[in-house]
Amino acid sequence: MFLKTVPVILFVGAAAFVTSSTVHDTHAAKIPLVTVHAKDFAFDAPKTISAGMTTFKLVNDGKMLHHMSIMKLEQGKTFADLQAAMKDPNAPPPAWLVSVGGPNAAIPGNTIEATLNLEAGNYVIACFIPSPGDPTPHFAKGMIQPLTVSAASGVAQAGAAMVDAPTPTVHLELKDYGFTLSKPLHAGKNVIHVMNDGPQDHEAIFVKLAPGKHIADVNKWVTQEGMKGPPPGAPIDGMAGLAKGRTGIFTVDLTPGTYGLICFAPDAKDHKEHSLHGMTSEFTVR
Ligand SMILES: [Cu+2]
Repeated sequence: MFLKTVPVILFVGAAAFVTSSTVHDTHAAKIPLVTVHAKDFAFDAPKTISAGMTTFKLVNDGKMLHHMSIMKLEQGKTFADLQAAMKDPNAPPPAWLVSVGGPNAAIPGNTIEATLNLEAGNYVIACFIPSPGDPTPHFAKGMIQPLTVSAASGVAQAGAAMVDAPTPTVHLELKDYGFTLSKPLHAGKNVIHVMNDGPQDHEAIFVKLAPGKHIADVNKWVTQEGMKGPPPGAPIDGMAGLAKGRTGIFTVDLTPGTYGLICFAPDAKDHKEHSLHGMTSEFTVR
């Protein structure tokens, strides 16, 4: 199941990015909004979009938890090459499959967004999340399909809106194995610029914890209990797998309470989820 390979530029660069966009973004640039619907078990997504800054909106119309992990097929590889490579479940993930983020993760009925700057190329979108009591990831049930990112501008999704480019207010660094926020999050909207400092691929799932629950309970529920029983927390957004050096932006609107960050990307050495290597974080918003 190598495709469970879900998911920095230096921190100095990040700080500069946040500062400059804060200073200059009094008139936010307009960028395309691409809407994708997730069902049990398929994506309804455009086949082709334009390169550049894009906000991806994932609407979960299903009854299961879903995300949209976007991966670039490098070295001229195609979706057919990926399908051929997937036939050997024990093969390591191909080096030409590069995780570039995506909305992560939407509970049934929820809508979440992630903003990414994608270069032209062949991509694939997939959901790696399993269902309660069934470890088969959703991509194996049909939630995987190609996406072409075209160098030509104006390849807009029918009916697509333009939206303001998000202006980050805080930076989140992912690394082996942990999360570092540049400053504490506050109640209300926090626009989070994420970077993976590597070396491994990482993801960020932002979880609102149920009363009295901890991120350790979420870790146990996912990695040991097959997501059965009442969830100890609900994901509210985040960033799907990012390869080292890749970045993205997502927004969380927080109310007072306890939250966690967690990464379930499989470890390159022992294949255990990164959360079992300590890649979790918990904090309180007042
Ligand atoms: Cu990780």
